[in-house]
Parts: sequence; structure tokens; C-alpha cells
Amino acid sequence: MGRLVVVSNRVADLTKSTQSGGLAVGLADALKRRGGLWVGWSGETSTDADDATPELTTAGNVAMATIPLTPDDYANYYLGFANSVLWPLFHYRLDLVDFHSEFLDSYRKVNRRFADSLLPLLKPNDTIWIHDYHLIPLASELRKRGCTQRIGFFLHIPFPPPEVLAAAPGHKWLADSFLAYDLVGFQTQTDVANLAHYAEDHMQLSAPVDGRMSGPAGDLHLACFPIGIDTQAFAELAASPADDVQVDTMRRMVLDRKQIIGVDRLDYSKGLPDRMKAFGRLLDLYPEHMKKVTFLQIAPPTREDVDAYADIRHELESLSGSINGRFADFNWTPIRYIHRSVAREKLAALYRVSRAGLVTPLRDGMNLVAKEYVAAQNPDDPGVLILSKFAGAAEELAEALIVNPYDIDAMAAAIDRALTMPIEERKERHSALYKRVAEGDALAWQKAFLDALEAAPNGITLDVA
Ligand code: ADQ
Repeated sequence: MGRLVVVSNRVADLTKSTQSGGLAVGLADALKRRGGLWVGWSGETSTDADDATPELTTAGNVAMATIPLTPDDYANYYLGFANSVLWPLFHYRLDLVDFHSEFLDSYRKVNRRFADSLLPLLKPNDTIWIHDYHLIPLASELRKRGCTQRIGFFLHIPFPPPEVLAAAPGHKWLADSFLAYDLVGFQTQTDVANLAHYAEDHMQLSAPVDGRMSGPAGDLHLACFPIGIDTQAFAELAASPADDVQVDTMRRMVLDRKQIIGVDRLDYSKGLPDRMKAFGRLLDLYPEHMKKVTFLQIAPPTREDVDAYADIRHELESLSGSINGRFADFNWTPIRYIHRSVAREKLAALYRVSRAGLVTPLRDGMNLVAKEYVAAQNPDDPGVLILSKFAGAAEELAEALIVNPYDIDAMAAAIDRALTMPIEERKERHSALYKRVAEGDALAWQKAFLDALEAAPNGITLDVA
């Protein structure tokens, strides 16, 4: 078995002994097992980035190569095409797409540059695994340069239906780029079906049989690989609660108060305003919960250089302020809104002491918070997961309380149900959920994808325009 080469926007620091995210854990395991290389953007910008050679560091048998971007490419490729066009569009938010023609030029240029930097680092038996929407055309750029190694792609975010994708400038070119991969992986069957429909309608490919489609322009191999977390490690972390969380919990127990938790990057796809409104409606419609429940929302800011992210921040601050203003008492603040990152040990402990986990994105590729919440629960007294039907995780986690995140009153009713659910029902739902989260963990995800990629016929050399 050859080396594994991973390419993604950012590279996890494998010199650290513990990895936090499920993705880093899954990939670090595969890289360490077979030896490998992880390539990505360094997170730095410099005006001479186009002439820079990748910076190499090693941790055991794994090398990491990072590449800087020019300030123009940071603005037009990263903030521009990736995060102001593809991110909103793939999350079905055509209203938030902000397109300028230099964005697409820069996206193509950065993918060419990644291919130029990667090519000299490759070995003939390497298996290459490219991640996410920043790098969709990378395989076609590598093929143009003569690369015949197996190349797989995994999309972490949703893939939209054909009529939404068709609003993307360069959509046909973007979709044709998938033909250069030996395997294209998605989080859900819905995403697989969306690309298959597009390929039938716009690329003259045959209907899929066992995930394989073919046509005059080439073949497409599609499948679904739901990503997981490092379930066991997270469950263990949660079982040894952080001191300050324990103190806070005891204080709430004395006051007979339950906690509801939400944890998200501050992103418009996560449905945060509607979630806060639903909590407000809970207090309106079910006043028996007044002073008996608090909602803790942790949401660190991201991508603040994109306007839509600054807007959501202001909206949330104003919403939490107005709900607290309406309902708070001198000894009770209904919403506690924390605007920063929290250490994983503390996060795990906070999930465990929360009676309900509110995971209500308007659209999400998978949503790892849903799986973390399940993993962190005490099986003898578990909390209830309330999950949006538009999160990829809903395809697997059917025993959660599944909600429509646009229906505020129905979400309020689900919160009420979670807060009043009998222990037996909570335990039944949790044990079914935990089993699935444990079976489909990060290692299983990575193994399923790589096994399928390595079983694929090798040697795509087509030239994609
Ligand atoms: P994200 O959009 O980042 O990921 P998610 O899957 O929920 O969404 O992962 C977020 C991670 O960040 C979780 O591990 C969570 O614990 C952590 N996190 C969030 N807020 C935090 C805070 N305040 N402090 C500390 N940690 C915090 C993208 C896609 C998802 C997909 C993943 C993986 O958008 O749909 O599930 O990739 O494929």
C-alpha cells in the first residue's frame, strides 16, 4: 500500500500529541498508519506567495507541506469564491451569494498553484485524498500535469440540487471537474442524488448504477460516507467533568434549573436566530419553564471579513438581549450567550450536564456537534438531542427529536418535550443514537472512504478543460 497524500484548505498540526476534531483524528490515524503527506494553505498571506516553495515539517512518518496565499488570492479565492459564492450556494442560500468575476479567476489560479506545488512532492504509488469545496478542480489540474495516481474527493458541506447549482458562475466547469476523480464522496444520500441529477441533466451521464455513471466526457463514481467523531475518546473526556462546570451544575441543581446547550461556529447556516426565537417562544407558550431553564449558546465568530458574518453577529446580540430583557429576573438570565471558543474538555462536560442539545442548522453537511452531544451523555441519565431535519446527521440519527428549523413554534414544542421526557424514553433514544455514533466514528469513515477509493479502477488521465 502506498503513501496517503491528504490535501485540504488547512492542515492539522500533527506534531501535537492529541488532535481535537474528528476529521484530524481520522486523517491522522490513516496518515500515521501508512506514512503520508498533508498539504494545505499555511494560513499566511504574502505578496511573493506565488514564488514561495511549500514549507515542509515532519512528525514521525508524516510530512506536512504548507503553501501561503497572496493577499489578492486570500480576498478573491478564500473570502471570495470559496466563502462568498460556494459556501452560501452549497447551503442553498442564493440570497447571500456575492459574486465578482475575479473570484472565479482566483479560484482557478489557486487550484493550479496547489497542483504545481504538489506535483514534485508526489510518488508513483501515492493515494491522493482531496477535501472540500476550496479544492474541487484540483484533480483536473493534477491530471493535466500527467498525474495518474488514484485521487478521491470528499465534500464536507452539502451539495445542492441542480437548479441551485446552476446559479453558480462556472457551474458546468465546476461539475466537470468531478470527472477527474476516481471517487467522489458526500456526507448524505441527498447530496449524492443531487450531483447525480445534475450529471444526468447537464453532463449527459447515464443514470447511476451502484454509484457509477458514464458518458461521453468520462465516468463518475459517487458514494456517501457520513463523517463521524472520535466517539470513545469524547465519551471518556465527558465523563471526567471540568471543575468549574461541576460547580455551575451544582448551583443550577440547587435552583432546580435545567440547561439547554447550543454549540456552533457563528455562521448563518447554523440557524442561530431561529433557535433563539424558539427558546423565547418556549417561555411564551410553556410558562411553566420560566426560571427553570437556561439556554447556553456558545458561538465563536468565524470569517468576520465576510459581510454576511458580521450581520449575523449583530442580529444574535440584539435577539439575545431582547429575549433576556423581556424574561430575565434578578436571579435568572434565560440566555447565556458566549462568543468565544471553549476548550474541548469543558465543551464535553457542558454537553453532559445539559438536558437538551439544540442542533438546528438551516442546512449542514453533517454537523459533528450533534454526534458530540450524544457521545458526551451519561447513559444512566442522558439528555435529549433536538436535531434539524436539514443537518446531514438527521439521515443517521433518527431517534433524535427531529425538527424543522424554520418552524419556531414546533421547535418550542420539541424543547418542551425534551425537558419533560421521561427517563425511560430518554435512555432508549440515547442508547440507539450512541450505538450509531460509536459504529460510524471517524476511523470507520476514513477507512470506508479509502477502501472504496483503493478498490476503484486506477488511471484516469482525461484532460478537463
Ligand atoms: P463545521 O461547519 O465547522 O464543519 P461541525 O460539524 O458542527 O461544523 O463541527 C464544528 C466543530 O467545531 C465541532 O467539533 C465543535 O465541537 C467545534 N466547535 C464549535 N464551536 C466551538 C466552540 N465554541 N468551542 C470549541 N469548539 C467548538 C464542516 C461542515 C459540517 C461537517 C464538518 C465535518 O459544515 O457539516 O460536519 O465540516 O465534515
